[in-house]
Amino acid sequence: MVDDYQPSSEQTLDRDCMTLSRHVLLQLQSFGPDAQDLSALMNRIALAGKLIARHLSRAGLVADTLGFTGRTNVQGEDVKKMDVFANDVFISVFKQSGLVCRLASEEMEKPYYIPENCPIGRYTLLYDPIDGSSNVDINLNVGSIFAIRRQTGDDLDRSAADLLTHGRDQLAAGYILYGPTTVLVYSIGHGVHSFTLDPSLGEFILTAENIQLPAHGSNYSVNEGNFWQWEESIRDFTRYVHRHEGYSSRYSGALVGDFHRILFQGGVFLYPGTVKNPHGKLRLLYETAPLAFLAEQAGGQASTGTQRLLDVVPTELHQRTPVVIGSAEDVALVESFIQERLREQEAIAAPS
Ligand code: AHM
Ligand code: MG
Repeated sequence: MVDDYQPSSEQTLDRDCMTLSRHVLLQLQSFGPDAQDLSALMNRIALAGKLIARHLSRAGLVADTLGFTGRTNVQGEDVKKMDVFANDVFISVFKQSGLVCRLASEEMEKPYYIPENCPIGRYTLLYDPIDGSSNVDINLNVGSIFAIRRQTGDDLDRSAADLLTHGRDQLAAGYILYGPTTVLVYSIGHGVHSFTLDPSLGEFILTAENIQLPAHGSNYSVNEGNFWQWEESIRDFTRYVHRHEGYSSRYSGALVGDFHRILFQGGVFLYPGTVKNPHGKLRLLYETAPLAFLAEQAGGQASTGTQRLLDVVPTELHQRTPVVIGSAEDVALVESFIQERLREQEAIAAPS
């Protein structure tokens, strides 16, 4: 009889191999159509991540992996070959999914439509295919950022106007970090979870569940080369951390890497407005809103400095926002310097 069969210790896995698609279904506690869709969508994102990770791991060894294409994108930034490769990977992976009607990316002026998917695929994928692309040529970490939104309306004129809503409308968000290991972090509104790619299995396996962003951390992450380009309030904050013990500056040039550190260890990442770019550099729909969704889901905060980031309603697809994101106490500290300067300005402007 095998009724009371017990696996021997040699056969038992040393951890529960929880895959991403199973995790999505378990969190939603459903096998209904919406849960199946989200599970399949996350699976496709994972596939894109594996393909990009494989390409990055051979960068320099195979042709056309490093360097610039010679083109600029819609924001006037120089496009790298890796940006184009990763952008196309997401498109081809989602063409086959049947679920996604449009993809909007930092690298494309207008969304890419997959008409054959549109009758059934009422989802849009928003993504930054390679975040931190200046790191590609020097073999440092980069990432991909994504968000999934449900399409509302038919978008027959292809204006994608329904995407111009606040970040609370995101159904799911996350990122893939291509570092010493490839890590996928995501949320579907039920906490934040991290998966690590096991190359021998070709699967992302759950490695951290319900991540809680510490209320305070020692890391502050900002490009201090812009010091004289900032508002005085941001200079006030950096002077504060310089003069108080217990802060460490950490800035890698890739938002995903810097955010990942803060997610696990606490602290704050800032990309404030500068004289040249009053709204900062980072894009709301592809970068700051997805990470804001994760930060809040993990118990942290994300702000423009004066407003909750998830409340910002864009007026255009490629809109930028200033961002202050991370531990609740550290975000509040930055905001307090901003408020203090605003009060001063109001007092000066008020008639005496
Ligand atoms: P990218 O998506 O074009 O690479 O730009 C976003 C990146 C972020 O990853 C990073 O935090 C920031 O730009 C770095 O910009 P800077 O060099 O101005 O500090
Ligand atoms: Mg990019």
